[in-house]
Amino acid sequence: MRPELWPAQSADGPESMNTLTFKSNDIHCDGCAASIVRAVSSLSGVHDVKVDVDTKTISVDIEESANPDSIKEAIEDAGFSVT
Ligand SMILES: [Cu+2]
Repeated sequence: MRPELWPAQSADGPESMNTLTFKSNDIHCDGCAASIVRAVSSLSGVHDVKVDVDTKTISVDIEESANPDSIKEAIEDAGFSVT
C-alpha cells in the first residue's frame, strides 16, 4: 500500500547503498570473472557486481541490509580466495 516507495528507491538512494571491494589473486580471465558474477549476483541485497580482471578487483554494490560476510563467502565458495 505504499507504491511511492518504489520509484523513490531506484531513482536515487545513495545513502542506502554500499560498495564493497574485494581483491582476489585467483582471477585470471573472463571465465573467472563470470563465475564470480554468477555466484554473487544471485545473493539477496546485491545490486551490481563488477570484476576487473586486470586489477583482480571485485566491486559489489549492495543494500545496507546485505551481509558483507555472506558475499565474501560466496566468492570463496566459487573458488576464489579473497585478500
Ligand atoms: Cu579464469
